[in-house]
Amino acid sequence: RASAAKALGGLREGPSLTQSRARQTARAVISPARTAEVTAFVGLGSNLGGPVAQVREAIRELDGLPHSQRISQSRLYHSSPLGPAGQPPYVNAVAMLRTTLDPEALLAGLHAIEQQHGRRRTERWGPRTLDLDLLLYGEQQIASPQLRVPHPELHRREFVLVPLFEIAPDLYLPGLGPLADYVDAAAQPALRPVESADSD
Ligand code: A4P
Ligand code: MG
Repeated sequence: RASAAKALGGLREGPSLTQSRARQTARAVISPARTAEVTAFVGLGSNLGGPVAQVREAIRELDGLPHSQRISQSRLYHSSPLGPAGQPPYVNAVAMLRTTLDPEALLAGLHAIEQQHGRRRTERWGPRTLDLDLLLYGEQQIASPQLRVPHPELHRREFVLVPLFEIAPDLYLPGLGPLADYVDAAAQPALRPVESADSD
């Protein structure tokens, strides 16, 4: 017994320096804003200030979100504006993330990226340099004053459904049903993929 205890020496005497450092690091990174890892989808849209560049840059900026990893993104699409008349056409895309941020923290991160793009909130559904919508957050259905998930318009908008279907064709929309049931193949020509040479 004594020799077994001796053999286990360091462990019996308490955590090694490496173990206690690991614990300190773990404590430092765990905050109330975190949760188990989920897959989230973010819709990107822009119709001002060089929309192609705005969306391409925002996709890269998603990599800067803490505790999150960008898994994939759709092509960019040109789309006709929905909402107030007379706005320029939009560019839209959808990105897939894995994240341990909770939904409110993720939304705050998305708002911070919008701010970096000079987003000014003026008219509802009006023109914008960058709009980031949290489309889906795992299987969750959220209805709080600040956040509604799935995004309430998701299943009615081809400019969201088509890029979402491109990267996640088997997706199930919580409370709604299979994504495939909402994608109208005939409507797809209304969205024109952005060519690599397109710059605005
Ligand atoms: N909010 C609630 N739920 C969410 C969510 N799931 N994701 C709250 C993001 N935000 C959510 O949003 C207003 C508030 O909604 C936020 O403060 C947040 O707490 P906003 O971005 O400030 O306002 P908005 O974007 O003008 O309004 P809304 O209703 O979000 O508009 P949408 O749905 O984003 O639509 N046409 C084309 N072709 N392509 C587009 O991308 N986009 C819009 C804007 C209109 N027409 C478009 C497009
Ligand atoms: Mg929005």
